[in-house]
Amino acid sequence: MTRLAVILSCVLLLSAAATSSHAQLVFEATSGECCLFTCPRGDGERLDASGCPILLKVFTEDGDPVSGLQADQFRLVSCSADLPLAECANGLPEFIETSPGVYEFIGAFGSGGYSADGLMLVVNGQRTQICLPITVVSVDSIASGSVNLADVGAFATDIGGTVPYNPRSDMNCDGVINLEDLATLGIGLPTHIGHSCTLAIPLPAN
Ligand SMILES: [Ca+2]
Repeated sequence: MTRLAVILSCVLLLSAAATSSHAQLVFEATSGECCLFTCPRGDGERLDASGCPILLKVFTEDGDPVSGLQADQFRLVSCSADLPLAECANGLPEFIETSPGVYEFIGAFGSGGYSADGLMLVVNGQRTQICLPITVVSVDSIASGSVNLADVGAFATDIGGTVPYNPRSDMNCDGVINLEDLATLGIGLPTHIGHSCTLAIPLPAN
């Protein structure tokens, strides 16, 4: 290798290291605790109305606020990759930047399935690693991205008492599946039946 090639290689390596280092963001995130009823169309319960708006602060490693982030730079995913939360491609809750680098998510979350282990924001593909105490349960209980009669069938199975407790049908997140959940589903179904979304491509594993 010539001396010039060696110098160029070193410059490229240093540049890559600097880019990688600067791409890392620092986060603070909080929310209230809630049981959020969602629909793939994104017309389920709102975070603010449910008492669990999410407050997110984004900083550089130097502590400078990162402002101007757009919706396509955020994702909201389950804290546990194993749970069947069906994240919709355009399902991010509405948010506002209340001051530089401070984002408040207040709208409804477009999703199917459930997440009993909380939700986590992802910024520019980087998981915040902060698990928010928001339990998700959807009228699309089988996480297909569409609300249809298959969801009714799943609920009928789960409330039948012959299968183990399944959080997908626990519409009020109280740990049991009973007539209260049937009432919630009964109110929600006529509104949401036929609603659907395009599912997001799952995030790569950590
Ligand atoms: Ca229940």
